[in-house]
Amino acid sequence: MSVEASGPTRSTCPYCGVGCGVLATRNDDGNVSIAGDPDHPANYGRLCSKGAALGETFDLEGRLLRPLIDGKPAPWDRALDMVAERFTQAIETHGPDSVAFYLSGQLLTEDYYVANKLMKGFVGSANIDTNSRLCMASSVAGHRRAFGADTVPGTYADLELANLIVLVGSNLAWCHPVLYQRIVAARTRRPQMKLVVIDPRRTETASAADLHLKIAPDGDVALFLGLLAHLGKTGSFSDDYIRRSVGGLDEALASACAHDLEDISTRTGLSHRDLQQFYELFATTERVVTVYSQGVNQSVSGTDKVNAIINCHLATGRIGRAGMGPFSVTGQPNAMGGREVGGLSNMLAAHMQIECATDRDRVQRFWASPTIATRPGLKAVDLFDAVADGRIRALWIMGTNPAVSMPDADAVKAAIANCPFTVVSDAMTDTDTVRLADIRLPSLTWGEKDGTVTNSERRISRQRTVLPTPGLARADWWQMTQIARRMGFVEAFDYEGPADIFREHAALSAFENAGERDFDIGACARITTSEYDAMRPFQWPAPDVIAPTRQTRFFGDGRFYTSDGRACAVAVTAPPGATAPDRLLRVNTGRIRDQWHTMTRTGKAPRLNAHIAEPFCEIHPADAAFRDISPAQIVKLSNERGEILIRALITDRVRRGEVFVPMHWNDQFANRARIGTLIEALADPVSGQPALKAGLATLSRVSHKLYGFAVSPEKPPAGLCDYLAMARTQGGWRAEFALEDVPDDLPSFARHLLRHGGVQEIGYADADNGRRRFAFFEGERLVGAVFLAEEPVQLARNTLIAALDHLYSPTERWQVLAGCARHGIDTGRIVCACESVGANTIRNAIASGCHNVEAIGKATRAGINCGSCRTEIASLLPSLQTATAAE
Ligand SMILES: Nc1nc2c(c(=O)[nH]1)N[C@H]1C(S)=C(S)[C@@H](COP(=O)(O)OP(=O)(O)OC[C@H]3O[C@@H](n4cnc5c(=O)[nH]c(N)nc54)[C@H](O)[C@@H]3O)O[C@H]1N2
Ligand SMILES: Nc1nc2c(c(=O)[nH]1)N[C@H]1C(S)=C(S)[C@@H](COP(=O)(O)OP(=O)(O)OC[C@H]3O[C@@H](n4cnc5c(=O)[nH]c(N)nc54)[C@H](O)[C@@H]3O)O[C@H]1N2
Ligand code: SF4
Ligand SMILES: [Mo]
Repeated sequence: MSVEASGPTRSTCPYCGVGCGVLATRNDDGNVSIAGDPDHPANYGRLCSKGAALGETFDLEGRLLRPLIDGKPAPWDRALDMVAERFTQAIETHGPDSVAFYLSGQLLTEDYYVANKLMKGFVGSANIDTNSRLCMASSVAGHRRAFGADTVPGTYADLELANLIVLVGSNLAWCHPVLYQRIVAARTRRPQMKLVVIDPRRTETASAADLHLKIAPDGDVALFLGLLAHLGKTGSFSDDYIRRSVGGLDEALASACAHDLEDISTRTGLSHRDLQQFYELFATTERVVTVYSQGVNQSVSGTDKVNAIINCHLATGRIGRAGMGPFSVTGQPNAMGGREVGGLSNMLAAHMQIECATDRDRVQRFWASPTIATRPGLKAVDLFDAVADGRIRALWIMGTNPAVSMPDADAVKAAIANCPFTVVSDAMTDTDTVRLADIRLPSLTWGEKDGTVTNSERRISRQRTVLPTPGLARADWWQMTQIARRMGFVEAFDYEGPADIFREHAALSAFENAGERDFDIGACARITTSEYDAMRPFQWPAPDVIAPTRQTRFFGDGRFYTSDGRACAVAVTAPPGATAPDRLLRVNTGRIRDQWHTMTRTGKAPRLNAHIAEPFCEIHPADAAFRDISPAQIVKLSNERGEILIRALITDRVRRGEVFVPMHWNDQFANRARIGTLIEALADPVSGQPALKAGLATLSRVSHKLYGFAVSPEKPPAGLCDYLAMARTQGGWRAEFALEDVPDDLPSFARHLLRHGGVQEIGYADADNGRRRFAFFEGERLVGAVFLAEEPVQLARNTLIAALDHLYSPTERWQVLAGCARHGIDTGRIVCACESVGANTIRNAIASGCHNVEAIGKATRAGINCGSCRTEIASLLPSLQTATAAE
């Protein structure tokens, strides 16, 4: 490990699993500026829109800054005593399995390590699960079935070295933007490199592909079974590799050959031609990487999808060599670190197995612990069921927001609310989950905390402190340690800082490990605290004695972690086709480019809210027409679990019979838009990962009599409107809303919405079309405006947003009501978040002769920075619209 020189603080982005290095510099005014770290091997200086906007998210508004017991401030000692007492009591009265931790892939490795050690080695239960169960549990299970260990074989460089990249259920351009940009750059250098995207939706990623397979939901197992059969038929198998290193292939192939092309076509919804094209491309390209993410993992057939993909790589021997291999990209910044410490309920520390007595004995001896969990604990869905039916008496939630992100979210919310004792450690005072807690513990968050994370390619990097500790917030590892000590385990949790914990974690990885276990970072077992502080990013394995032939990839040598050392091709079977019952639509859910999960951080950044400012539902034109739904109306999605209200976005990006809804919106930013409410808690039988992309719901139009848009310095109150979505702007808030009944007194409604009392109001009414507009002034300063109409409000939002807080003389005020205030220019919807360039500006540049993305960039600055928006810019160029396969 090399030691770095001083300069700006080097840290790692808190968002996605790409794990980009950032340089954070504290300026004299106390602000922090953020830049990409040119020396970090994940990003070489690049950042995406979210990483680049980090500087806008440091304010302390809404932060939880001291412990609260039943909503009232309390000293740390009292809160900690109470937590320790209630957990101890539950364990003594009802046994170790009556308590549970529910953690997060956004914790640091050190936080995660102590939590896992406390629960499995000292409480003696394995009831510790995490949001990673919702995220990549199927990949973990698939890896373990195929490789005998949860190993990611490849590295990011493989994506640049490949001649074919297949993205399955991954919207990489929006969800792993810097990795995607690396692929874009490699394709520019080597135009022979092909990109295939397999997704039921035409995402931004799919728009840029050579071939987009608009697959039927959950058609993936069938698709890859068909591919395996094709590879077998065309002599593409690597007989030598199979003979030495792969077991089970005959059975796997027999299962694949049970389907002819016609059957695969029916199950995938893809034409013979598209199937053939993909199969031939795969068969004839040696260097192929198959990247997969939530379209694979979050499914009842998730683990089978993973193995169906891995089978094709094993059979061709395309694994662990440059430019080849299956590649599960992780979502959260430390999803991989969580796997390394064994933070899931069916794992043990350092990639050891909870089912294995030797492993359990080894971990217990290493920890010198009084006990060790002897069997897997409850997985997320079962865990919250156990909370609901009273089996769990004390629950600690840390760094995750399950009232939004779990399936059947209202049931989860009720379960948490009814649990006899719930502690939530979070950075925010009020989230949909935090508000349910008996005790709220204030956690340090990104920029304040200090430790390590591991990215998708097994690279361990430091997150470092850049900001002062706010209020009484404390690190998560510190909170866990304090409870452990109060429960009587003083010596085992005697850490002074993250470096102590990391050393122990590294030592455990190397303990009695002569190469039998993949995860080994023995090289760090004895590093000093200053070496830890200066640690540069490194990839594991990093054993104590590094072999001269050290490999950064796994399995190229054909040696696996199974008992016979051979990989296992799993004979999977295709699930029955996913057709929704009559009149119900299949509800697909996922992410948008500029929001992160439940928006607690990205929701603070005005420029991230400018891309997409409210919850929406992508609906196929035929499904919309059938239900008489027109563009931009507010629609209802409902089923027996509840209902949500969202904006209709009518588009043929989605397949007929399917809708797509973002996962992000929650009760803090909208009235009723938590999509988790509608999703049934069905899980993959092997991994326990819920099928979050497979909701079923009825779609209907709602007859709203009034639609509105408002700008306001204050967050509007939630109760006034049937539909309400709010987003931060530079000077305050913007709100979109709709009402089923028109209030009698519209001026008074507008004042309530803006929380305005005595300010001066001017108004405009058009009796012909029912439009009403109000603007409020304090002296000459615009302090709010409300636009109402009987149909969805058509207005250049940015003009009004920019006008807020500016001065208008009495003769100029009409401009605000006319929606053309002089301080705002109608740039249209913001496409480029870094440079705040809107769609209208880009369209104007195209009209004045810019014919490619580069020229548009030169003329408008759009897309010149992080590049996340470049595919979206391209989509505005008529000539570059890519054809998609099967509709
Ligand atoms: N901007 C942004 N980036 C993020 C995050 C974020 O919140 N915001 N979160 C991070 C996290 S934790 C994660 S896990 C990753 C997730 O990254 P991704 O998995 O890329 O993102 P998703 O949007 O959840 O889903 C990907 C795609 O799966 C498709 N899909 C749905 N069903 C199927 C199916 O049956 N088969 C196939 N082949 N595809 C299907 C969806 O249409 C969707 O486009 O993103 C990470 N990066
Ligand atoms: N419908 C649907 N649901 C989904 C998904 C989907 O695709 N569709 N995706 C699933 C996936 S892959 C994931 S990963 C989950 C993500 O879902 P969650 O994990 O529930 O979402 P986050 O908003 O990331 O929650 C993080 C919480 O931690 C708090 N926090 C921030 N920093 C710290 C810290 O340092 N310490 C502590 N203690 N707290 C902190 C934040 O304020 C926030 O409340 O959602 C899952 N749910
Ligand atoms: S791609 Fe973006 S969100 Fe992901 S780590 Fe890099 S800068 Fe952060
Ligand atoms: Mo995730």
